Amino acid sequence: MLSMDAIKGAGTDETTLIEIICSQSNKGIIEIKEEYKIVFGRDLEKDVKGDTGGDFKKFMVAMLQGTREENQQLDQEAAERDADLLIKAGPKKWGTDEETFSMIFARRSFVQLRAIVLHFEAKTGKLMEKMIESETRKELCSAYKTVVKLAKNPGNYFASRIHKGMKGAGTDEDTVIWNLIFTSEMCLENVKTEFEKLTKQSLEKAIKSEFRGDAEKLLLAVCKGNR
Ligand SMILES: [Ca+2]
Repeated sequence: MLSMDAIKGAGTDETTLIEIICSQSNKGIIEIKEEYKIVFGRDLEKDVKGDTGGDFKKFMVAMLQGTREENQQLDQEAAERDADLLIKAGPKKWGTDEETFSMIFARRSFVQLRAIVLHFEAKTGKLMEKMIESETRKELCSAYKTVVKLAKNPGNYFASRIHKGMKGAGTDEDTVIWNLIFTSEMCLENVKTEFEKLTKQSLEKAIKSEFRGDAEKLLLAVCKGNR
């Protein structure tokens, strides 16, 4: 399975680990855990627990439970209450209440999170990402920011990941394939538009210039949405 190439270095590459785990649906999390067991004969949750620590470990373990709310209905009142909880747990608190942050970022649906972020930013006049940067550090900061970016604009999130994989000398095939395949299930058209905005060329054209053979064929098919 494609995801395994990307997750292989997970123990040593925490950025990859964060990106993969934090951008999954519950179904995606279950699939990754199953594949990990088949490919490595090991338990992903155990490995993550062994490789991480502190509040970051708690958050990753919470993410790996795959218990994000899946109701796609938006509840504005609940979103406003959660925004208030985040304000109390972060900007209004001496120090930071990471438990509240982790609970909201691991459990709320992406639809709900988007509204929470908007309420938070309207109430405080600050970007959620900036607040996260001032309240948390290192891996935990990256993990929270990944969830927030994805909630705010999934198309832009995946387009930037794909672009990053193509940039520079050579191509990070795993990153591109991983992000495009996962994208195709949720917001392909949106990703194509955002990719073009970002790079001034179409995703199809970029794929044709970066890939050859089977990978090129596969990615072009995904790109057309024939799945
Ligand atoms: Ca604080």
